[in-house]
Amino acid sequence: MNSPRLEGVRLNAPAYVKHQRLLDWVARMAALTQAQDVYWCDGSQGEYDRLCQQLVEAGTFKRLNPALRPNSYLALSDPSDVARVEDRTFICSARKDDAGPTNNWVDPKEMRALLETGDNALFRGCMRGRTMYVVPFSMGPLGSHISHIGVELTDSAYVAVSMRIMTRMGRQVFEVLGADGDFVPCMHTVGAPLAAGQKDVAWPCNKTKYIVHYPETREIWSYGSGYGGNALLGKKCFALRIASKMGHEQGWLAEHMLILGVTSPAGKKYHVAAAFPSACGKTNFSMLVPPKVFDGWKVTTIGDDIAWIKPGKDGRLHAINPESGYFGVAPGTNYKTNPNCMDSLKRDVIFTNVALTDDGDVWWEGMTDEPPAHLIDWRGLDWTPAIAKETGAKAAHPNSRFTIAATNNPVLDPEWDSTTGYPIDAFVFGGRRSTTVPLVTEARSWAEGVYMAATMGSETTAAAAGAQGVVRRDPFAMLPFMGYHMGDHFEHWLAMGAKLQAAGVPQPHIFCVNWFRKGADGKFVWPGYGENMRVLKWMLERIEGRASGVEHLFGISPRYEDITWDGLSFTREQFHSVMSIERADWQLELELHGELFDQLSARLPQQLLSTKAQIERKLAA
Ligand code: SAT
Ligand code: MN
Repeated sequence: MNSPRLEGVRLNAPAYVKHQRLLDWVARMAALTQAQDVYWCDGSQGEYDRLCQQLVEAGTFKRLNPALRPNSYLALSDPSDVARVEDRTFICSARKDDAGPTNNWVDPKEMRALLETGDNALFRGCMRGRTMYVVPFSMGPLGSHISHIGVELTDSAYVAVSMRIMTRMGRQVFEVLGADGDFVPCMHTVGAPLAAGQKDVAWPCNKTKYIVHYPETREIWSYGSGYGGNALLGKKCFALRIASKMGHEQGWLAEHMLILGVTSPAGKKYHVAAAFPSACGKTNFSMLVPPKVFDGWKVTTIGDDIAWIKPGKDGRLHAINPESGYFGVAPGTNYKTNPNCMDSLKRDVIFTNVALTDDGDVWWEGMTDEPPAHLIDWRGLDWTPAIAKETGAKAAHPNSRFTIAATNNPVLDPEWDSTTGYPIDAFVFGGRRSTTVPLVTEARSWAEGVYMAATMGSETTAAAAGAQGVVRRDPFAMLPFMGYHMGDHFEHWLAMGAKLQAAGVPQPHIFCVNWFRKGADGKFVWPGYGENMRVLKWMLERIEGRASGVEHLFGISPRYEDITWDGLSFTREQFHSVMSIERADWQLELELHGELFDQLSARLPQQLLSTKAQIERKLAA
């Protein structure tokens, strides 16, 4: 052990850590936060089990009934700490213009004073009475040229064990780092120091929250929350916000996309990357079970949330999943909507904010048709169907989650761990829209596809704190995850497409979808889930040049007869109601596109304005 002493704290660094810059940083942060102790995670199973046991003893975890849910735990968060906090998320680029109008910006000097350098800086003494865990992780397969390394310092053991599932975490990372490798420093605290003798609570956190990114120096500082993307800093903070900035500089893309493999009965395999906002079914789509009549078709999961997309040796765009686990939404998941997910949840799961059954298992809304007669809800209170009827109380929080290793997934793609990634055949962009946007449309050109992605709207969900069900523009499903100017991102996509074209490499086809159109009765018209295979098949046939469709305002969509309907009763009328393009809706829609473009006007590519003008001309005709 090399153990420089710092004001009474031992650094405790294992001898295999040879990286002086990293050692110095950990020492500085231990001194700043006044952590009681420093612990270096090695990523072993023994360590995971030990930390989980410690969390059980602290009251953060409840061990679930091992006969029903082996090696699984339930955590109930503080009721105020249940989702990402977008209004507390900051992109502190040196210049405000570089963060762009869709991000919160604070001058980095001011932010640093607030967090680390000022007399009353929030991180000063923030870990008093707590252990600081050093969590080394690789986003992407260890040693792959596509991967990047991060080190998270956190005072939450819940974060440490979650990071072991969500990333390639542990000792091997130091071998890749060597003495001088690059890493993204990720500082995290729940912001709840303990005075001597003070009793801890089950879910420490702070009312004050800051989720801060310095894109130029590639640093993350997160204060006050222990939940999801606020705290597992490899995910949205690194793999999207910091990585999108890196990709812009280095010629690649970090996107909020699932990646799936789909193999036809003839044995041809395609790779599809699909962007949807949080809690819009990315996990379900990535584990889709084709309907019975699609015998011989197979869908396999490569990733369920994030894609890093880089040009490969062949010049095509190759994608990898930088994560190694899923942090998915529990409510609505059941054996009909996502059987592969249910099978993934049989063991080795960390559940957060779902309900506890009387026999020590878990339940959430939509898991079964009939709720159990009695539960302990996510706030730790008694819950019965009668109480729910009277008060509207949900047993599980709408943003309750499961954390599982990708290797739990029975349809995990055999090559999900590939270090070179997969050539992408199609990009799909989808929002949650009860009106206006048709079930599926193919862009006729790269620019038209980028326009679709850029102008995407979606109704907000429980994945972020704030109002729900409100339509907002969510370009590329990246509104909350963009680490630089959104207009620059549009330009970046146009440039990536132009580069493919110039090299004579086929561009991936681009589609936009909407699974969420509602009828006059307020119910979803399209059955979704496995039936989305019917739409996916049409897309693949378009790629092969085998399927027809009709041209309209902004692309090409299938006619009723272009879709395979065997095994599903879905009438022409129903099809019309999920496909129709209403002139009045689109006049309003284009006004909303216009508002977004006005907001981004300083850096909006001209090509998107001309695409908009084309659509407007057609609409007026
Ligand atoms: O950002 S989280 O990981 O908490 C979930 C999401 O919004 O997709
Ligand atoms: Mn997500």
